[in-house]
Amino acid sequence: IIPLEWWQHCTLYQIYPRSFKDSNADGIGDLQGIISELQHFADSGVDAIWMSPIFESPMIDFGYDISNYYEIHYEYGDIEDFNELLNKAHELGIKVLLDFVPNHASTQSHYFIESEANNPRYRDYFMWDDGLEDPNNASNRLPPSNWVSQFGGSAWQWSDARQQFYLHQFAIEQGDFNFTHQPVRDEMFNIMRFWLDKGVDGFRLDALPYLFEANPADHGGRYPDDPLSGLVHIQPNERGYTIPLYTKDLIEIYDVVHEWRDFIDRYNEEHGGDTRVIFSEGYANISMTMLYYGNEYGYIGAHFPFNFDFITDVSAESNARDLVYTVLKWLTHMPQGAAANWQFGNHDNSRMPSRFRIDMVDGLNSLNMMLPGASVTYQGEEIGMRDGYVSWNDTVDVEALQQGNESNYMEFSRDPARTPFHWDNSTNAGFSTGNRTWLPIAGDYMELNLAKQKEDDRSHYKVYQALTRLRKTTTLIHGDYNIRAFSNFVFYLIRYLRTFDTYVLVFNVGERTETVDLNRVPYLTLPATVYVSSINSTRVEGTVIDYNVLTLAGGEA
Ligand code: TEU
Ligand code: CA
Repeated sequence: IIPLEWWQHCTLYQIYPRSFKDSNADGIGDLQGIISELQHFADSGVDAIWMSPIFESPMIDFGYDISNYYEIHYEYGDIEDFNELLNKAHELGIKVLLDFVPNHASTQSHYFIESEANNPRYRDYFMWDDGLEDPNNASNRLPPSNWVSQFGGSAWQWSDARQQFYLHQFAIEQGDFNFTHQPVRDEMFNIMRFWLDKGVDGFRLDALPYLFEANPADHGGRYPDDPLSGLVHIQPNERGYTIPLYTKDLIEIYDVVHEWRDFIDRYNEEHGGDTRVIFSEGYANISMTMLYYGNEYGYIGAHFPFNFDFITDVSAESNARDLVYTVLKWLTHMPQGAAANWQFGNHDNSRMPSRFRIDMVDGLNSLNMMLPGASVTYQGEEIGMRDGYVSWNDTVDVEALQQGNESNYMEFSRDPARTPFHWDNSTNAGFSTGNRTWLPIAGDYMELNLAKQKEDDRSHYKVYQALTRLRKTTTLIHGDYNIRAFSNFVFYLIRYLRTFDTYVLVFNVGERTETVDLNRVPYLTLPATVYVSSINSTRVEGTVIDYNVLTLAGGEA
C-alpha cells in the first residue's frame, strides 16, 4: 500500500463564515462563532475546513471583494481571533484553508485607489484602457470591447478620476488585476506567504478561469469584441450560457498556477510538516479543468481543481446512468496518479437537496464520501439543509441585485444557498441571538436542525458521521473502485482492496421501488450486511442483505 497524503483522501468542509455561527448577536457569523463550534468538525469526522473569504471587505460580493488581503474583516473578528481559530483547529487535528481571491480586488483596496490615482507604483495593477471614440459624441468614450461581466452589464467601467475604463469580470466594485504585470504576480506571493507564515494549511484559489484576457497587441491594437457572448447578443434578462472567447480559460492561466504550485512546494520543503496545498476553483470544460492538475509532461498545477460536475452536469432529472457517467467522466480524464475530489454544492449554487430530491440526501452524501479521493461538504449538507426562501426585499446577493427584479431575481440569486446554519430549534435556529440576521433563517429549521438530528435514532447527520468513519478505513482510502448502473434507476459503487473489507453503495435514484441482483456486482464478498442506510430505508445496521433479490424503495441507498 502506497502511503497517501492527507489532502488526497480528506473530508473537507466549506464554511460560509457569514452564515455559520454568530457570537456577538449582530446577526452575522464570525470567527469566534466558528471557534465555539470547532468541536462540530471533530464530532462530524471532518479533517479540514476552508472558509470563504474572511478578509477586510466592503462586502459587495460578501468577501470576494477584498480591500485588504492582510487584515481580517471587522465583522468577523481580528487577527487574534484568527490565530486562536487556527491554533484550536490544529489542536483538534483539523486543517484550515483560506480562500484566496487573485483575479480581482475591491475598488476600495489601496491597490485600486492608488492605481486609479495613477501612482506610478500601482498604475498598471489593473486593466486600464482609453476605450473607443464615440462617433456620435466627440467628448464621450465607449467601452474598449463588448465584453460582459459575470454579474451582467458591460465588463468595462469608466473612471472619472483616471479618465479611462477598467475591466471588472465580476461586480463593478471588483477590479480585475493585470496578471501580465510582474509586480501583481509578486504581490500574490507576498499575500500567500503572509498567511502561510501564520500557519494555514493551504488555499482555495478563486475564479482562476478569469485571470487573463486577450491582449490588444494580438488583435490589431484593441481589445477584440467577443463574437458569441458580447453585449449586443445578450437580450435583457436572457441567461443562455455562452463561453466567452477572450475573457475566460486563456492558456496563460496555467503558467500562473504552476508558479503558485512551485512556490508552495518550495515553502513545504523549507518548512516541513504536513503538506500545504492549493485547490483551484473554476467552471470550465473537462479538458481545461484537467489542465489545472498539470499534465504528464512535467507541468505541475494545483493539488486538485475542484470538481463541479455534480453541480453542473446532473440534477433531479438525471438517471442512474447519468450519475455513473459523471463519476467516470472525472476519473477517466484525470491525469495518472492524481487525486480526485467530489462535491455537490457550494455558496454559489442551489443546495444539493434542492437541486436533486430531498429523499436523495443520504445516497448522494454516500456517493460523495465513498468515491476515491477527497470529499467536500458544503456547510449544511451534513444535515440535508435545503435552499432557504429569501424575498426580494431581503435579497442581498450582488448577482441578483444587479441582474434581477422582483419577478425574476430567483434565477440569479445565490442567497437561498447562503441562509444561516441550523444548529437547533431555538430563535434564529441557534445561529444568532440577535434581533435580525443578515439573511433570513430558512423556514424548515424547527424540523431540520443539527440538535434534533443528533437526538433522532436515524438522521442525515448520523449517516454523515457513519460515512466519515467509513472514509478512514484502508479500503476507502486505498481501495480500487468499480461503478455501474443496474438500470436507469439503480447503480452500485464498490470499493475493495485484497483481503480488507469490501464496501458497496447501492442507490435507487428513482422514485419507485426497484429490485436488483447483487450477483452482478464484481468483487462483492457475500454474505453482505448493512453498514449504514439512508433514513428512508427500513434496513438497520447489521441487517443481512438478500443479494439475489435486493429491493430498494425510491431514493433508498
Ligand atoms: O465564483 C467564480 C465563478 O466562476 C462565478 O462565475 C460563479 O460561477 C457565479 O458566482 C455563480 O453564480 C467565485 C466565488 O465562488 C463567487 O462567490 C464569487 O462571486 C466570484 O468568484 C467572484 O469572486
Ligand atoms: Ca457577529
